[in-house]
Amino acid sequence: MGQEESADHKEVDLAQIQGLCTTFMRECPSGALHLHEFKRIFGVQRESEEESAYMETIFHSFDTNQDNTIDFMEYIAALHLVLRGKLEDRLKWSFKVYDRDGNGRLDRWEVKHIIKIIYKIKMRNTDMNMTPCEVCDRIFELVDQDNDGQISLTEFLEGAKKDKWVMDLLKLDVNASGWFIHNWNKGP
Ligand SMILES: [Ca+2]
Ligand SMILES: [Ca+2]
Ligand SMILES: [Ca+2]
Repeated sequence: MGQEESADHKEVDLAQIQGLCTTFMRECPSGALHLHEFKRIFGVQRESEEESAYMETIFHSFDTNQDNTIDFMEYIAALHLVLRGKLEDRLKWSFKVYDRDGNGRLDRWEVKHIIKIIYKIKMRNTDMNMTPCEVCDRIFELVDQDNDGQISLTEFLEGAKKDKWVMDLLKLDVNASGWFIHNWNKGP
């Protein structure tokens, strides 16, 4: 049964989620988190321009009703997605993060933008021998099946599932949960 397999994993995650909920209520008694608070909680110490842009993109992807604040329900939904979400749901979320203009398709500019940020923030200690442009080209080569220069959600999901390298870049969780928990626990 699927339930039994993940029992241990679930308990840990639930405890963590409870902790993160307590933090939210402590840090944010008004019940709505603004962008500057979100940034303060997650990244003040080493905020670069790229990191700031990334936080903004993440913030807006969690703000589902687009009122420029993250309320408690949106926060819980975000935690569940990032920490416990199914792969397919996480990929759909990544797609939203990539799709800056929200038109449901990714162009090269959008992909390159996120790749550059990922490079600067999360992979600076990793030995990468490709430039963001080359990474972007390779992604389009592998994922843009109909070669129209745009990546649709279907192409995105299928491309990620069939190539591990693409998956690691597209699913945007190069240790996202670790990062989430680390930053919250550190506190402002
Ligand atoms: Ca909102
Ligand atoms: Ca787009
Ligand atoms: Ca396409």
